[in-house]
Amino acid sequence: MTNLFRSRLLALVLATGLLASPITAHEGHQHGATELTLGSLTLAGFFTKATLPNQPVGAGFLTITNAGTEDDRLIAASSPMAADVQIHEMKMDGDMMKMAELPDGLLIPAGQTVTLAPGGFHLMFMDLTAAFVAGAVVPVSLTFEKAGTIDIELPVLAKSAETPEAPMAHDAH
Ligand SMILES: [Cu+2]
Repeated sequence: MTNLFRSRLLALVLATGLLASPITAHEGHQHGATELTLGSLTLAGFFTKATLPNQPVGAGFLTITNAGTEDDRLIAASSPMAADVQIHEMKMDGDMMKMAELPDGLLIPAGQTVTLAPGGFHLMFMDLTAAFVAGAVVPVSLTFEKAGTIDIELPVLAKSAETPEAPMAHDAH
């Protein structure tokens, strides 16, 4: 009797999601969603672009708004479509536009919006497992230091699609 009651109670707790930890809960994976929230963060405007059949890399873009009072940080990303997903920035090195992995991830300051856009910060999909095809989606899992992990789907736009560019990054030195 007691065991039956316990198993029913457990089933109820599982069904209502009461056991889900706020740190590991995946709030995302809503097909076709264009805006998702994770704690104090709002993710919007996500997209990627179609790749050529043998192109080894792709780039992903979105805006992240932190409505909280504490800074957060995008620290990791992964996707079944790539061997590795890195967090990159583009910047001028003399006359050359170069990109590099951000070793400490991307700071999302409290009360601010950070834009990942062509010419600036981006998600870099390394060693693609398949080409990105226009009209399809690329699933990616993003992990933030404080807000936790969320799964999103980047719609794949045509390679020629007009998209907003990031403001030109100025060199600090
Ligand atoms: Cu890159």
